[in-house]
Amino acid sequence: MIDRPVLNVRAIRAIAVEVPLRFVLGTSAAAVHAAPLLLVDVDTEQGITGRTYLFCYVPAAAPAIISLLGAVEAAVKGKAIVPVELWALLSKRFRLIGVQGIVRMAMSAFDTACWDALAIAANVPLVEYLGGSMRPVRAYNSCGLGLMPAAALADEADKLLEDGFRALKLRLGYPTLAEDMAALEAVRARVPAAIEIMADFNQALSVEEALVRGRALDSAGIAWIEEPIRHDDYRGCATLAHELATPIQIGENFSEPHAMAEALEVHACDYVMPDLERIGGVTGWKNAAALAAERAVPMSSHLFPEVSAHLLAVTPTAHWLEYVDWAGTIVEEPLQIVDGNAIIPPRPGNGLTWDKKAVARYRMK
Ligand code: SMN
Ligand code: MG
Repeated sequence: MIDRPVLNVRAIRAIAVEVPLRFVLGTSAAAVHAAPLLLVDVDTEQGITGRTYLFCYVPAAAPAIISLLGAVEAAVKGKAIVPVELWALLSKRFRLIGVQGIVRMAMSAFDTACWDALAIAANVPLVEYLGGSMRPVRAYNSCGLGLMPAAALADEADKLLEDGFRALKLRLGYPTLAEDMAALEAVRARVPAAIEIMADFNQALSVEEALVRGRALDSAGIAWIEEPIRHDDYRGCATLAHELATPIQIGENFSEPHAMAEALEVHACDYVMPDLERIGGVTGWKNAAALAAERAVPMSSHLFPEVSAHLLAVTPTAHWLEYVDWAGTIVEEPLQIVDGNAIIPPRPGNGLTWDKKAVARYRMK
């Protein structure tokens, strides 16, 4: 018999906060000035609490997700925390509305907090609970570098390299190719040659336009072209991946691992970067990592660097951790970056605990 305490779900609590961003994130779709985050706690009957947070994109999603977490709680209250089984149970419970959008975000948060609770109960960091070991995780700085005048971009790039980062992500998708190239050139000219630059279009282009801009970027030596076109146009993505020399990166919009499987099946991309709240929490991530490993596809993360660092450390084809500092404002111990690597904290679980004063200050009205 394995002697590990069983945990049972007692309650799910959630608090919405809106934290200011140190660097505005101006994407081709919308500018993000503040991050609406939902802090999710899963309390167990045994007294252990598991935690995670969601990025709500728009403040209006927060109360809707809180309401859905109430429906999750009703379905799992009292049940033993066995994440794979609870995911299956909730998938059935929500099959009629569909495991997508904010329903899937609520489920993912619950799953991620459950894994945190299990690792805390085992008294080991999440990475060790998942069978890996504490090691530094290579990160790129994804703060800022939004759509803005070229001179301002270069100044911001300087600041973003401060913690020893060796890679930055630039947002592109300006109205014209010339503006995209000018933005890239401004950053390239300012930062040391060894710094890698990723470019994210946030789905701004048509396939035709992406071919034109992608061919121009092919001589610029960037690390990847991210979401150039509509995220779920896998056929279009496959055309780009085939025609362009620069690797195509997609994945922040994969909804559960089966979406990633479909994309990989048609060779839609060279790289993948699943998002914890869309791929299905830790349970979904593990399945996605297995798919990437099977096909030897480099896998990065999207947002949630605190939890994703643990997950990338057990991902066979781990590529880059996307670092954003957003949650740093409301956690007791912000994720440390040393020489451009995320340092997994030597604490049980994923390491997230809330700074009560900061939470009170930034609580959504
Ligand atoms: C992004 C993330 C979060 C909000 C807007 C845009 C971006 C990324 O696509 O990959 O960081
Ligand atoms: Mg992106």
